Amino acid sequence: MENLLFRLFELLAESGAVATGVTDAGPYPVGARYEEWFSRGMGDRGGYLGRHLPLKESAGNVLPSARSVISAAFPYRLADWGTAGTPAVAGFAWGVDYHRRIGALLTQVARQVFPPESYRVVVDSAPLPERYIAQRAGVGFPGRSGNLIVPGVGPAVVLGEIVTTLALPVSPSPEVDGCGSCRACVDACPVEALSGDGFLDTRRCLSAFTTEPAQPPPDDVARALDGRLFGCEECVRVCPHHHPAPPEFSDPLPPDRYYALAGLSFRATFGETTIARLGRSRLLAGYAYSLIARADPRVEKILAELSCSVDPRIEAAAARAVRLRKEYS
Ligand code: B12
Ligand code: SF4
Ligand code: SF4
Repeated sequence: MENLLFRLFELLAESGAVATGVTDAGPYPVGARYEEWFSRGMGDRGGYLGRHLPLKESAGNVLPSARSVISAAFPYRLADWGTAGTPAVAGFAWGVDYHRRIGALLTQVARQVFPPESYRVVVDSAPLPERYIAQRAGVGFPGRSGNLIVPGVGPAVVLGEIVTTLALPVSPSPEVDGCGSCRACVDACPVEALSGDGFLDTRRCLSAFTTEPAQPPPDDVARALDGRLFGCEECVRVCPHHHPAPPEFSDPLPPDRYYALAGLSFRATFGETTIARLGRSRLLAGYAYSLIARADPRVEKILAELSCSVDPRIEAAAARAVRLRKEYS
């Protein structure tokens, strides 16, 4: 078994993982934390996270007879936003959609180590509490921002798992208080979405409104988007544990193309990226909001064009953005 584990960790490291670990298949005591999050109104109990909660308490709900879960963290580079909020897409969404890219890497590894039918690869593609599993497998510790932090690497990692029916020896999972008295992420968040005790308020978070918008943002949050088209990474960037990863992909929408977005072909521009999941309608509606606070002379013309869109969501967002822009100017 030790040889298998050694081979597994070696292959994962070769595929780009910066931290790996093994934990059991549960039960995972995540219910109480979720319930607190929902009861504070910060997460939507009626949404998919509320519906999935009972399933998250055991990896056996993802793969029957699961005995172990291998957790792996893969680093990404942050966007070069600067303090003025240069328009851009957050780094985790650069390149081929990470769900598919990391999923393919983990599948390649699993195929070489485990018998067929004895594993399932998950990258935010099934109801697993991925951060909790990583923490339990000793991959990292939970930060005040909510992000899982890998010691020596930081919070700029995406997580993936191989769930298996094989019983593997679990990795040590030391209790780490890596934040101490630091509150840099809480202070840096542009919309005060972080409570300071590890919870995030999805009714305010800019990432929530750009990556999985269930409803349009409130006025002050829309203004704070300030060029953020997909994702937000302020709470990641300011973390003292963050060490920049080497560049691997480039921004699919560098600033010179950002303002041309309405005229670009959605498929040709975002093809296989994570952003493609959002669809043109929600992306362009968010684009309108992201322009509210931009001081660029091109904005008026773009918003006027978007206001004429045949898509009611884009049209409504653009009309609201024009109004909010006037109110704030
Ligand atoms: C919903 C979701 C979001 C929502 C809500 C995030 C949130 N903080 O709750 C939104 C859209 C806002 C979001 C944003 C981001 N996300 Co997101 N998201 C998810 C998703 C699908 C579920 C998370 C969830 O269930 N949240 C509810 C809260 C209550 O649970 P949790 O965040 O998992 O936290 C658990 C543990 O940390 C634990 N915990 C924390 N502290 C402590 C302390 C103790 C004592 C204990 C026992 C437990 C504990 O409790 C929680 C329950 O288990 C996961 C994928 C997945 N299936 O897990 C990705 C995931 C968490 N997201 C990820 C990423 C990369 C991001 C962004 C950086 C993307 C971006 N640049 O815009 C931001 C970061 C914002 C932030 N500060 O969290 C990565 C995490 C990377 C990391 N290093 O942590 C994940 C794992 C996807 C992946 N496969 O890589 N996300
Ligand atoms: S992703 Fe942005 S808006 Fe959301 S908590 Fe982090 S800093 Fe705040
Ligand atoms: S910025 Fe500071 S408080 Fe926030 S997660 Fe990093 S170390 Fe913890």
